[in-house]
Amino acid sequence: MTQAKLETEVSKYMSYVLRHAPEAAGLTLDAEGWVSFDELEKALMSKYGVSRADIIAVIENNPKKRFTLAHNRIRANQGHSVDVDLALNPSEPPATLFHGTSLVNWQSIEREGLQKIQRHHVHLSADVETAKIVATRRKGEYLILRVDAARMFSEGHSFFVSDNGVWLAESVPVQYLSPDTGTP
Ligand code: HQG
Repeated sequence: MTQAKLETEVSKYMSYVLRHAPEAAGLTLDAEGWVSFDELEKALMSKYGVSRADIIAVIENNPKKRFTLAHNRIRANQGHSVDVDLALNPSEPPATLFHGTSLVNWQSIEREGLQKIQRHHVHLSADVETAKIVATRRKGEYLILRVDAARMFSEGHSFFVSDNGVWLAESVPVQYLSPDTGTP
């Protein structure tokens, strides 16, 4: 396996473990999602034979900066389904945010707004390109939604931003959504 392929595989497994299934690697997350880096290293070493330096390369080369390593602890920056509280501070969002999804979801989104489904928050991007990347990873035709974050915020909804720049909200009621037509 090439080094790049190995890095991707390790990164995917780290996302799985740190967001959804720490017990799969014999780990326990603390209340804010952190785990000892030494323990994660042990688990990755036995599964993939990777060294500490390899794991640090995975973290540093991750295109979306999905992990934070600090004080010998590591956590995923967003995307959890397990019960953690990332203790993010509410922030004022940019005027417009974007969400990429499958076109087939639109009927249901139009009825009930964007819901967090199995994650802790709805994930939104500050730029349309990122939303497009999320959308095109899904099957079939995609849809980019524009979120009127300025109005949503002024009407009392909270926003949070993860350490890697993903905007998060509890939900997005449909009155703040419109399909993105490419024109501002
Ligand atoms: C959809 C990746 C029907 C929603 C990305 C999405 C992201 C509805 C799916 C991160 C709905 C949930 C998260 C409704 C929402 N009816 N469908 N009412 N409300 N949906 O994976 O945002 O690579 O939980 O549109 O970059 O796609 O993992 O969320 O299609 O930041 O770091 O239900 O995953 O990041 O899917 O992706 P997900 P997402 P990572």
